[in-house]
Amino acid sequence: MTAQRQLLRAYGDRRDDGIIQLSFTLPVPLSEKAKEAASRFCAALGLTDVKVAAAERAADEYTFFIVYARANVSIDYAAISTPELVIKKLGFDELNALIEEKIARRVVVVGACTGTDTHTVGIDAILNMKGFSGDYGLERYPWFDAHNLGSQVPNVELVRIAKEKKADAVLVSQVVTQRDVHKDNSRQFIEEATKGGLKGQVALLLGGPRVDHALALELGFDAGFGPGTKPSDVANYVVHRVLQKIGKEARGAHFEGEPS
Ligand code: B12
Repeated sequence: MTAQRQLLRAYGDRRDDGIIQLSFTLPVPLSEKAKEAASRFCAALGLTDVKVAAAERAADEYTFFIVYARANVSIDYAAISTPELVIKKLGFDELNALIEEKIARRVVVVGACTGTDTHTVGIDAILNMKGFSGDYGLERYPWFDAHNLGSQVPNVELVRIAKEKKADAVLVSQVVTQRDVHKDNSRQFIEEATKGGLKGQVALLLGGPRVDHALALELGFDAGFGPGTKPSDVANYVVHRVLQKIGKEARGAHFEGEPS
């Protein structure tokens, strides 16, 4: 028996009209010729009904475009299967109470933005007291012992400190993705974590704007967290990992909506 297909087309003004909006930059100064180039570029992508809605100078010799166009393609949603991390979330007080009752010690996490990456806002959002989007960071949880090492931390140093602090989880943030530097650096972290005996023992989390759970798994991490992650997502994930490790929750237990 073949599964029911679920064909998707983009939704612009009405269902299945295929209208999309896209933005891109071309290395030419703003002019009518540049707009025509943008239009032909979209046509070369297979788009039709192309309308250049905005064209602005991005820098000397660069123009930024926003285009509306019709994509005459559809994809089968039913044929997609992708790993997804869904966490059974407890509130701040409930989670602290669960740690106190079942783990009976503070859960230790060590995080950093590693390699040459200076972007600390993401890891700060997860770890700092004030947190992110109305959600307290891990430093605020009395039953977490959170260490934020800041930016440009060498992988080897992160592994050393994680071992020294007897971390339950290591949080790696990667924001710069030019030339896939985030992947290279993440792989190097996993090498160091493996050498240092952390892999398989400590929860290894990767996060950043171009990170998703599938990529993190592919790179050798235990979980990946992307844009919009809240500290409480991370706190819940780490606590359940620790509970599984100490045998207080079935290994491979699935939480609400978690993929099998
Ligand atoms: C602020 C900023 C800076 C600041 C950083 C200050 C600081 N202390 O962090 C400064 C000015 C220093 C800076 C410098 C640079 N930047 Co900058 N920067 C930004 C900017 C505007 C915002 C990033 C940010 O703070 N986002 C907000 C946080 C909250 O979001 P987030 O990082 O995604 O984090 C969330 C999730 O991803 C997740 N998360 C993140 N990490 C982790 C980790 C774990 C373990 C978990 C669980 C979750 C998690 O949780 C967070 C909360 O939801 C972005 C553009 C943009 N609008 O995004 C460019 C941007 C990231 N920067 C960019 C670039 C290129 C640079 C520079 C290289 C510029 C230059 N030529 O010098 C340098 C970097 C130098 C270096 N060595 O790293 C590019 C990166 C392009 C790319 N594809 O790689 C961007 C996208 C701008 C652009 N469009 O070109 N930058």
